Amino acid sequence: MSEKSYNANDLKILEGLEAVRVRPGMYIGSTGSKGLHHILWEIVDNAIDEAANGYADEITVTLHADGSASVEDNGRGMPTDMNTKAKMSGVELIFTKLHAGGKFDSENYAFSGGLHGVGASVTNALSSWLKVEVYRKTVFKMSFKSTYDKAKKKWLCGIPEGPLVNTGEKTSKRGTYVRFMPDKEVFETIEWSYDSVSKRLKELAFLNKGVKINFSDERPRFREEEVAGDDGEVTVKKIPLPAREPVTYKYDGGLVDFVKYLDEGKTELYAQPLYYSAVKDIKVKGADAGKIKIEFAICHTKDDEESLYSFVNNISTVEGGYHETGFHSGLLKVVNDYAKSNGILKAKDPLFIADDIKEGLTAVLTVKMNNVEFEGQTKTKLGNPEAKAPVEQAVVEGLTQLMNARGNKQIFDEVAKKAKFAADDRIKHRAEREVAKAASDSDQLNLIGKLAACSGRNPDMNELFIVEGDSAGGTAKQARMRQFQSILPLRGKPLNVQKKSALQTLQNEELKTLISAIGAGFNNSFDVEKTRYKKVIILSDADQDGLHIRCILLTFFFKYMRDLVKAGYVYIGMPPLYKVYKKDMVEYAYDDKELDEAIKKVGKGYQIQRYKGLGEMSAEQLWDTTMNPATRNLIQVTVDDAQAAKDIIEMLMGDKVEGRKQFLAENANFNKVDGFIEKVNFKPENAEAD
Ligand code: 0R9
Repeated sequence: MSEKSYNANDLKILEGLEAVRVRPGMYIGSTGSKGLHHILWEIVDNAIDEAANGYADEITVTLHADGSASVEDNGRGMPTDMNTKAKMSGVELIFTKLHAGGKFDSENYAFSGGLHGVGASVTNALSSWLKVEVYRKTVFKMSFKSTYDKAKKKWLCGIPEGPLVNTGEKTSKRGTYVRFMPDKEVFETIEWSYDSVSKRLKELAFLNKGVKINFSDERPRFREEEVAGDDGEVTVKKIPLPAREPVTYKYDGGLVDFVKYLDEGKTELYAQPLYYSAVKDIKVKGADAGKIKIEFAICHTKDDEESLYSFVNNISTVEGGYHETGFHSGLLKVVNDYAKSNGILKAKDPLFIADDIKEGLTAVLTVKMNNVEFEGQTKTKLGNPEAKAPVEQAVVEGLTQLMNARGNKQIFDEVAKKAKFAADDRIKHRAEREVAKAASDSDQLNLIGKLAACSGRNPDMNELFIVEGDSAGGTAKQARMRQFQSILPLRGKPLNVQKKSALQTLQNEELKTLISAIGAGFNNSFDVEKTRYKKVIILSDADQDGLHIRCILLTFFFKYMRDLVKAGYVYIGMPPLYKVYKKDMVEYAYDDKELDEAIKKVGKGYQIQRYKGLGEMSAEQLWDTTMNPATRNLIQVTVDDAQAAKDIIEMLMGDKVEGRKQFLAENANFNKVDGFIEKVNFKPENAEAD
């Protein structure tokens, strides 16, 4: 159905769930893969709420062979009796009434999870069918269906197929079971991602200590293989793969286990992470504004980077926010106080700054509060300023208490000494860094002969193509629109900066040129506002070397220009893999599926050229397929999940050859970026065809 047949006024009068069908994006963010998973999280969140409030301790999530998903909890079971106000059972209420803006049940639950808190009715509205069973001595059942009424020209969605029925069947179970089929009319894809679901369930198990979460994927699995027939025709054969084993996540240590998990492979400064939890009052303009539950676990490692994972109502706040600010200032206060009173900081020494205490810190911070505002590019930043003070207070109080506990003095000694080391290093290197910054600012000379700069001066319009190899660089220079497209050819592989210091990085010619070209500084001095390009496009060959170069550059951006990635200015260009042609007909294919389609389009007598590299294309072909904003495909890179991105990059770049080999073998088609992008959580949904 067309969205445009409704305007804002019509929307107001749309009854209940129909509004969800008309504007799904308003309720679940998007109708891509992320939105699809959102409707599963709505149900999972309800089960988690029941567990977090102490009524359930086991949740089972199943992805069924027919494409539906189910969630079961062993809680009290949704209320089956009549809600006198709503004149319907609790079950019907929960699945047919919208609870926009907040959870319906603040009476029952102190804090509840979930992103938009729109509830299970949204899942129902966007499913072709949904069934619910409640186990309370006997089995209660109810089911819903969505259909399009051609006569009335509107969706009838989430309609009960009958009232809630007590089947009379006896059961020793207790709890709620919900199974639903996402509607393929609504979603661009209804394919669940095993990796996304398992990762989130594991995270929820860490965040909800002691809750057992079972996960099964019953969908049949296949591997695709190309087989050439006697006639030379290539067909794709589906070869069955063994089913995935069910998994169970349960962490009795909660956040402490989470920190230990994050620190796997690192050297911790002390054996057991520090843990604290507290409930504090929230004040807005001096007046009471409810409670906030704060929990954190921290451990220091010998690493030099910080890994802080923060959550608000179980939602990961990748972009940080006021709770993180409060956390850092609390920690800074405690470490400064300790260092001063124990002689680690002398009277003449300046106090530590936040960066000094972040080095090597692994921490998980979760807060639960009401009236949450999410801000930022990906709505993953806590925008409630009132969260800062109570978090800071809890951190100071908790760490001071832990510091005075027997046997913990040693820990704070190590932490303060590490901060001192970082501070000394910072002060020593400040001069060097300033020199380096000045060099990178003024080093425009560096660019002459390397960068083919565009003539325009508008960063909003300008694009920088980082092209693999001099020869492809030359072609790109011929192909480009010089008004807004700059070309920077890379000679050979750039330096892998994963294990290199900022200074070593600056000594690398290739990267120095890149830093100068972008013109916004580097590392701590990087200022995204100064970027000369709001599209920095990595253009490498669709082969192993190209993937490697792409990874190296992403690591560089991730480590030293993270704000550029966060702002959504980094892209991956997509050269085609094949050209299918016949006389004056040409079709380009970007993956094997498209190849089949292209062959069909061109028809009998077609010829195929497989592009091994960008260098094999003419300027015109490169423009048409890869550079022309009207026809090209770009993938926008976002740092959605720093851990996943770093894992892949570490695995690809690190010392362990085995993992790398396996990844490369599994992703042999190097243009199949979805696999790569999804694994590192650079969301494929952001792929834009602009
Ligand atoms: C399988 C996913 N689980 C759920 O969706 C789920 C919701 C739910 C629930 C209650 C118990 N378990 C649940 N599982 C519940 C029960 C009672 C009071 N509040 C909550 C009770 O027995 O008194 N509900 C969440 C909301 C509601 N029930 C309702 F009250 F709005 F209906």
